[in-house]
Amino acid sequence: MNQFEVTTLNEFILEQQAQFPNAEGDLSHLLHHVGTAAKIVNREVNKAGLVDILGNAGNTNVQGEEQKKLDIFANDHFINALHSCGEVCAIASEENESFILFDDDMARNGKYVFLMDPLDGSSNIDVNVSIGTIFSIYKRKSAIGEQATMDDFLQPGTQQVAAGYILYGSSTMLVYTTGQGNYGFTLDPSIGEFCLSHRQIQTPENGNIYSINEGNYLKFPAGVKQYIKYCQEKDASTNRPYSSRYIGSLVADVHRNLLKGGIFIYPETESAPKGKLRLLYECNPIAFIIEQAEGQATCGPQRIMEVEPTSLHQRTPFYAGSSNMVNKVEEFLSVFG
Ligand code: AHM
Ligand code: MG
Repeated sequence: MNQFEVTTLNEFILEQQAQFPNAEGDLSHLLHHVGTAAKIVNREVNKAGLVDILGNAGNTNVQGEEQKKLDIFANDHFINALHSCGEVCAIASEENESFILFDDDMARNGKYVFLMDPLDGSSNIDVNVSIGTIFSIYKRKSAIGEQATMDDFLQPGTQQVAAGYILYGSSTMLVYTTGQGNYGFTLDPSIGEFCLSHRQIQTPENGNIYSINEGNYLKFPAGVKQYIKYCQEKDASTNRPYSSRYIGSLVADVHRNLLKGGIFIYPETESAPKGKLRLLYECNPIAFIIEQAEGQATCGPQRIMEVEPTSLHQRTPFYAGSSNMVNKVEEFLSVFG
């Protein structure tokens, strides 16, 4: 590739599709629409301060959290883009209590269900800090042509056919996987295209960043408290003490750790005994990306992608990142609980 050659997301998707002669192109078409919705959301995120789109919309979502205007904007635009692409028969979103059924003829024939957190890290919107979109795609279990059912969504993460995130940061990036490694695309605003910038992202086996909301320290399980102490101790052979970095946007914290090496932890706490993050549209897609990068993602005792989901908005503890760091925290959890 010469220095002037640029591969756009859409070109890349088509190149990948060409490697599978029997592929029908429907997943490619769907990913293309994800890219388009991401560009629209990015445009609004970037001009948020200018057009009075910041602030609360005055509603609460199904989790009882205040919705921000941009959350609603992102939700609506992803839903519209995915509906119009015709490959998705139903969508589940953090912002909607039940899944959204697309019931026209075209969508009923869609092979996929799509799960998303349209704008994650929403407490960071008003203060100009990185936020993200997370998505997960499954083949439906119900028959094509029938109405989608809850069972289409309640599949373990191992069944994901694609997953990814968009990070609206100092630049905007889309990272996705279809199980053949992770690819990252950076949005070039001058041409309005996501351009391939990161091929086969691998995360270091060892890292020296730990990311956890230490304000909750007193409520953490004993094993997590002990692991934090371990991270802070001095030991030249393991490059400790580690650095503490916590943005409070899952996508931004995970993306940094993915590239640099580190661990992200959101454990169960006394006040949130099942953890805070959602299994289906936050943890599973992030876990797919992390595993494709040779990292690990667990809920403590179990690989997160093997957890059998029981409800759409299910929460889970989450430990994800560099393999050796996840192994280490698990050692502490097994000894101290
Ligand atoms: P949200 O979906 O309401 O934005 O919440 C999810 C976010 C994650 O992005 C982040 O990792 C976590 O909540 C931060 O929570 P806390 O403020 O409790 O540390
Ligand atoms: Mg979220």
